[in-house]
Amino acid sequence: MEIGIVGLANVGKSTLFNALTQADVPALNYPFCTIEPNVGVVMIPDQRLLAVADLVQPEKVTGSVIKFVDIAGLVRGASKGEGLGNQFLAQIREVDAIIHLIRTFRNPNVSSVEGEVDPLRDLEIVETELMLADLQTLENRMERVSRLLKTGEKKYREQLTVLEEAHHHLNQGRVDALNPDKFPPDLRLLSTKPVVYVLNVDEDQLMDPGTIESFEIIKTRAAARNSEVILLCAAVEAELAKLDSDEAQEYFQEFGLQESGLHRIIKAGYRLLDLVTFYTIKGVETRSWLVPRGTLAPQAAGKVHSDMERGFIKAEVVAADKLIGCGSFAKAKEQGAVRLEGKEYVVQDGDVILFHFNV
Ligand SMILES: Nc1nc2c(ncn2[C@@H]2O[C@H](COP(=O)(O)OP(=O)(O)O)[C@@H](O)[C@H]2O)c(=O)[nH]1
Ligand SMILES: [Mg+2]
Repeated sequence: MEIGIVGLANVGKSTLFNALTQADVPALNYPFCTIEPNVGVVMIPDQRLLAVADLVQPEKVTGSVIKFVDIAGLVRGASKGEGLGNQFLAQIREVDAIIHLIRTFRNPNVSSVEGEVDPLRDLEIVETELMLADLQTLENRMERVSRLLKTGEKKYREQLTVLEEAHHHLNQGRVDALNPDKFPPDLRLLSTKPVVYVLNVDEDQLMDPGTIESFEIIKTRAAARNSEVILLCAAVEAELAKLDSDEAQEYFQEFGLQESGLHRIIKAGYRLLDLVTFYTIKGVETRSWLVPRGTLAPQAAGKVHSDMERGFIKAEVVAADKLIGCGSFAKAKEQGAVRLEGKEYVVQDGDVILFHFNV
């Protein structure tokens, strides 16, 4: 899962990026690493994985990771090449989902490039740039497909209709009217990427969200795109990242928070991308895997190893919670909690799976 942090300059992207990728996620030995200055990897905190590993006592426990990318350079006019222009647009194309970071914190020492702090204006600038870039993408594609009409193949006429329709909606700013299912798979528009709106609030706003300007309007916008709004204070997250988990807990309570921004962002990403987690426990490694909801057992096996997908025979499956209740895989089997599933089985969140396959 790869998430890009997008927003105007000085809204706190790098502060949030640093906080997210330096956060101390307890008890799982994963090296938090910054792969490149603007790319970092974070282990997804997962109590269920720890509990399963506690039973299995493997040599190695490996969790799933999220990659965060701090995408710089978005300014008004970016789609026309201002700032870093197309470079950042290309980076956005690569990620699975977007954190759209919007500044609501008021700090006179930090200038806002567009003047007064105005979350709704900033949101619209960014979304307009993404839409303008997409209009360009669509126009290029329409031109290409138009040339292919001569071949007389019916599919090009259909493709052109889909593209023209999308262009019409985007021209009116109607991202919600787009139908990405019909798009050519390699079209990869920016406006249709799953997005979470994250408001970078100040400490006072964190305690009293009612005072945040345009909060309700932004929530309505998010809902129209099946998305959601998360409030966090990047400065507070940066402080949290330096603390150990007990200290962090105290710090949370001061602000009336239940969990860190990192946790809330991960959960939102999970919902947004509609992912489920399954676990494998065979051999020396107990490991978690992320797949889209609706993934069939052979494709899940393929995630572990391509040979396992090709040679898939069947899967032994037990829900992690049941396994933990039984005490061991052997006991779970004795008690009839382990099911035998075939090629049509849809993997469920929390499944512990033992794949059987031909080599
Ligand atoms: N008061 C306050 N300042 C912040 C917060 N987040 C970031 N800043 C400050 O805003 C400035 C710009 O932040 P930065 O992360 O570099 O923004 P970027 O341009 O979006 O990457 C820095 O001086 C940060 O310390 C916040 O939540 N509250
Ligand atoms: Mg930055």
